[in-house]
Amino acid sequence: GPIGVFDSGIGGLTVLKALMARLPHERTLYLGDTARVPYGTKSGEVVTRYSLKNAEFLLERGIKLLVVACNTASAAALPALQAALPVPVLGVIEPGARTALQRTRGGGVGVIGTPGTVRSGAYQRALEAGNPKVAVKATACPLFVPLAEEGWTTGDVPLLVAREYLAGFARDGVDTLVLGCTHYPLLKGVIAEVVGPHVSLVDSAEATAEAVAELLGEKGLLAPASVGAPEHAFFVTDVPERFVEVGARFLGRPIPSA
Ligand code: DGN
Repeated sequence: GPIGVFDSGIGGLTVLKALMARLPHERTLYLGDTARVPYGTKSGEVVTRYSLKNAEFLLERGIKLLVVACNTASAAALPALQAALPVPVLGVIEPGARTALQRTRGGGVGVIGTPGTVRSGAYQRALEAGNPKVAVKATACPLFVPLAEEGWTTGDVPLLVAREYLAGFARDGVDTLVLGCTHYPLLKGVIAEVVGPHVSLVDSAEATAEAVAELLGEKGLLAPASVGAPEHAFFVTDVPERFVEVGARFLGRPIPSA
């Protein structure tokens, strides 16, 4: 079966992009819950309810593994999804936290994400579970989401916003910063400019793709190398036009149709 990926909307395409690069023989099914986006400002209970619906949709289509690409949904709903599904379920938080702990040189780890992700404390818990002594500073950066979707990723406007949000990290001596939201890899350039060259940026999407490859390998679930390119199917819960148009930028290639 294919790998199932869901997100609150478009953002999870950054995770799909990393998955396609790391596992080029795998078929994928992507569901963007564009009717209910954003998840980042909603309660954990509501995000969990939506997440279970999304998982059910993908499960009915025969997925062998579920990747929760959305940080907010991973933070709120991972235990509920793992309890409800008969296939392995992976979120983006554990892999991102693990990579951050490998990178930090003891100066502390910063986390940026949606208000829901930060409020849940999921990254903080995952980091402290791996190293009880780690100093964690988490900040919500909600305006990064519309900036990334509007394609406003360079120039003065995103730079000013990034300075407002990220000034504290420089003061607190953080040496590693987790991009804990699907949209933030698009703003990597601006974020790097503000935090400076001494702060290492952790892309949760890449860390997750690596974790998926490991898990599929361990379980003997890797797809055999195929002759042709594997199929990638896209589904959305609202009309597809905006998803197809904006999504191409997030995925780094055209989206056939959704
Ligand atoms: N996909 C969400 C996340 O990674 O937290 C961001 C978009 C949203 O729902 N606000």
